[in-house]
Amino acid sequence: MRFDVLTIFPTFFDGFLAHGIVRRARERRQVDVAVHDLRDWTYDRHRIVDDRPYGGEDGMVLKPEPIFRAVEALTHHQPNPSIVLLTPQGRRFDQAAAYRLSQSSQVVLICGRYEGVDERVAQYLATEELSIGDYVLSGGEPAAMVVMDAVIRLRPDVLGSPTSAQHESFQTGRLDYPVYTRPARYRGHAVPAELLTGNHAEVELWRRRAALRKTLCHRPDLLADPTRLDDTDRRLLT
Ligand code: 6GU
Repeated sequence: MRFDVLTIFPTFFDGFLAHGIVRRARERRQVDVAVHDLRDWTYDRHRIVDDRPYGGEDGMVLKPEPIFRAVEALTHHQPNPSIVLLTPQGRRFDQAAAYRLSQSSQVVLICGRYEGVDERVAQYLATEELSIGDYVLSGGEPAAMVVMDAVIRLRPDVLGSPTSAQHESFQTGRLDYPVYTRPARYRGHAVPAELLTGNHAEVELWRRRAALRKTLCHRPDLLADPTRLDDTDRRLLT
């Protein structure tokens, strides 16, 4: 699959591309990421990408023309590109959206900036508008990295083991169980005894209970649907 990122800060992505899973996936040609400077699609001497909002107010708005030109130039080879506009006004990005995008052969990520993006980009160019959460970032660049990371690790063969992505939180509908490593006692705090028994059934039961408790405490919304809890879950929670 291919990602094309449109940004006015292309170097923002250097570190992201240089490390970890993303670097390895690119080296193995499992994914292609191209970062583009939006100013390359301006025609004026000053390479201006923004302008004042109609109706007044402070702040500047990203102009439609460079964005339309860039997306059209970058997508004319692909039949069904996903064209994603990243703004705080978007629909919330989640694991289901990551799965959906991971099935796409091309994803264009348009990073919003300043006080906004001309709404015609959302209306007539983007196939969807996404936000990564309920807080405001100064630009869509960190969000583009979040989306790429979540999507790339779902692609076949990118993670070490083919099943690793399937056991994760948000796939299972609850948070992961807590993990520990050596030492068995650190600053007086012991690793739960169940994990040291070597009894696989006991370990599994402990993990299930611990995951449920953590989910109830940090993300009760994930357990709001009672059909997601079976009898064992209910017993473990009491
Ligand atoms: Cl995609 N962009 C910006 N600027 N802020 C955000 C966001 C995106 N998602 C959450 N906050």
